[in-house]
Amino acid sequence: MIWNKQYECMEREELLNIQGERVKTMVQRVYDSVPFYRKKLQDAGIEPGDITTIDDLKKLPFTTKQDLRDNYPFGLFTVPQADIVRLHASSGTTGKSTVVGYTHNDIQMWSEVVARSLTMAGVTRSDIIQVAYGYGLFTGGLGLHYGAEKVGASVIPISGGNTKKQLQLMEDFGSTVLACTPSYAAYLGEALVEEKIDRRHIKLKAGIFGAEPWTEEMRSQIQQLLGIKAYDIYGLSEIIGPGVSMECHCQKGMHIFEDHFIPEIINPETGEVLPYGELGELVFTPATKEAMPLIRYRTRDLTRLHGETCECGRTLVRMEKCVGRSDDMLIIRGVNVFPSQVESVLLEMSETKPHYLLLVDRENNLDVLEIQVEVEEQFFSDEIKELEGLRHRIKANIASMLGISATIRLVEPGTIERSMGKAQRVIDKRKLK
Ligand code: DLL
Repeated sequence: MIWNKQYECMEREELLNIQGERVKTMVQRVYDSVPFYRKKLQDAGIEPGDITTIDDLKKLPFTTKQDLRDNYPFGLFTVPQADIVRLHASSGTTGKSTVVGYTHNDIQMWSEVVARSLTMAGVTRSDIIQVAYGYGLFTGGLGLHYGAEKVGASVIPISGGNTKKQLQLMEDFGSTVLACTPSYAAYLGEALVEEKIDRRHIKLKAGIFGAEPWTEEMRSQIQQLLGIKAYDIYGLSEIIGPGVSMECHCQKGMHIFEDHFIPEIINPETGEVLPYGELGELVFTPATKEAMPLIRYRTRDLTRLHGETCECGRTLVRMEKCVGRSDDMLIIRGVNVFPSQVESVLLEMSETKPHYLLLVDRENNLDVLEIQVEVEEQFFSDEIKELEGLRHRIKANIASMLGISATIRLVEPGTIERSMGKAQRVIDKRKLK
């Protein structure tokens, strides 16, 4: 089933024309109503009239998270405050949070893209969806909530945390769909076993997991733990929230809702636009947003785009799972390492659980990496000799896959702090010094 066949299966040519029209109108609008953008465009020597087709997009300057911070809180809004019906904010780890605003139409559009996303995962009005993303300033909870209501599914707005209650309602209400971060899904799967809940009483069939990077290995573990099909959903508050892109049942990348969010991949160093298939930084222009459209917003997320029509019939471009964010990339003794690469190596092994932590430090002017990973109960109770063997195998796999040497610390199940939202997988002590 497809929620909006007209846009999701549109001929390329027609879509490009629509994108061109939308960008043109939007650029004029921000030029007229946002002093920051007027100045930015003037500094770049661009008049709104210079933008006539989608090919002109690359002439426009980028917008960065710093621009949002500099215009905190409402400086990039294009409409009077009276037209804003919702505010969300993302809690930056450094400095001020970034604030985003929505008009009534923005909320409608957002609900539609989330409805399209849920439909991709087979969700219908007959489903019961447990929304265990956080409700609040974070966009996950309310974003999924409105989309699920638009589909007509029954929503359980439980929010994140309160794990026992999650399991109880899952069983008592017969939730068929779970929406939360992949790390929380792994935790819930584990808690299901710990609480000795009879799996026959659990009706879950699908999971809508996103808001943080996760690997195929993590997907397999979650699917097995919960007995479901796990789908990847992507988004960021600056663009709309969840529902910028989503996997269909073919699971060959996430379809981007390009009629609203125009994607580009750039070389993060030079800003040059890269062709489909190349790895680079994802940039979005949310052209139809009323309250806060942005011109070429740099997400910092690294991925590739693919343009071929999908077997599901959708013509929308697909993005691969994100490798990570360029600001999450660790440089360890000169080698670039993404936490997701470590996750792949760890979770490929059946003895390890999907809970791990990377600790980076500097000793005697040398970077050192310690990887803590939990081991499945039955292996942990095994002989020390065997645990040593496992430790060596992980160390060797990390060295051969990533080209770095790491200290591996096997820890007992339940030792690493569980996350109810986005997991913190890295502690970089070098930054604290
Ligand atoms: O995380 C919105 C969201 C909520 C997406 C629920 C999916 C589900 P922010 O808090 O603004 O918004 O964080 C956005 O999270 O730039 C990515 O780095 C990361 N991210 C989001 N989805 C994925 C995903 C929400 N599926 C930032 N895979 C983005 C990898 C993701 N990273």
